[in-house]
Amino acid sequence: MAIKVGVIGTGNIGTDHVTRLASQVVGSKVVAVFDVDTARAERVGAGVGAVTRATALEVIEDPVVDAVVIASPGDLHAEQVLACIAAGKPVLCEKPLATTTADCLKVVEAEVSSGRRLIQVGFMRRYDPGYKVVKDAIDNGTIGEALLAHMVHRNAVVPDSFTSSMAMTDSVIHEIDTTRWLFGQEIVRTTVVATKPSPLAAAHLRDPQIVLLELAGGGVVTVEVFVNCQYGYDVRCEVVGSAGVVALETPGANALIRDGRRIETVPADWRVRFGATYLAELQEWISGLLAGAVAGPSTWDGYAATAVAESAVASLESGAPVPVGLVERPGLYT
Ligand code: NAD
Ligand code: ISE
Repeated sequence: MAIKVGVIGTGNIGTDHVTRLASQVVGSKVVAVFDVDTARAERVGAGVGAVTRATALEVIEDPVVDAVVIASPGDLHAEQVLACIAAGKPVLCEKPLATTTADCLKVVEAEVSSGRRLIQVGFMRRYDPGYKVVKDAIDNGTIGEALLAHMVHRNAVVPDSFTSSMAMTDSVIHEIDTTRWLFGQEIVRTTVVATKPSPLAAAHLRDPQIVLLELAGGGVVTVEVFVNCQYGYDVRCEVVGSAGVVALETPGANALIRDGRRIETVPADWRVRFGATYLAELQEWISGLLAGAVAGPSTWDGYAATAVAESAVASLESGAPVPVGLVERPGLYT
């Protein structure tokens, strides 16, 4: 038995998901794809024996499709996820769930009305072995009581179209989800501080930036986001507890040790750093569907992360701390 998957968006990550679902994930088959770039969709689809559909809705409503992966640009996610809920199909939706809290709430409402979980949001770090060690150290009390954390999110370069607010909505949104997941608490306030800009970043971009995330329980998390660091992809996380510290540093792909020196390689980008993590995420999603369950980061997690990112964008604009206001959490997500 295989889950027959339809994929919407065959760009960078959509293509990677298609390849993994077709050749590495056990129990899945890619049967249909769609992208507004028809040539690209046809190329990617043909590579795995999937048909190319003329619209996203045709993929979603295709009776052969059991489940859908959404890897289109973020501002299209809400509409496409809502169509999946209407069709009763489970979805793995890439982050963000939607680009505004208003749109996220429409999805929350629709899923709650459907009476069951259908959506998993692509916060893949929860499937990363390194992050899992950090989570276990907190949950098992190995570092005592978790008090605060320091996180780093560095990309080598970004295209000119990348904006200062995208650093929050596109990049830091991963640290926002990681923080909520690690601490098991909501983030109640954000503050964004600009620092001296890199001369190598685009003139319109505030880069790097420091973000302060305040937790409901009083803890604080700092995030350095620097999307033009030049040297590679560097994601770190250090949680400070009352009895110790647990740290996740960039895993070096290889280390060369000689002549009194240790030289490590740094991953080039997120595809390299998190390659195995995306595979684990997809495998758990498919295995869950085969067992009749949808788990993983929920619609609520997607909504809460977007709400925090929105508050960070407001803080970036005003320079002041901005509270995060969340609606009451529906029972479906407790
Ligand atoms: P991309 O630009 O490479 O790909 C997006 C694709 O969507 C393009 O091929 C584009 O033609 C297509 N598209 C545009 N309009 C469409 C429509 N109406 N219907 C269907 N497809 C449409 O972008 P990407 O880097 O692959 O990012 C896609 C999504 O994945 C974003 O939401 C992004 O935030 C997310 N992402 C997540 C991670 C992660 O680490 N989890 C990494 C990269 C991207
Ligand atoms: C990208 O969309 C991702 O999600 C990557 O994981 C992140 O590192 C990058 O900053 C984003 O632009």
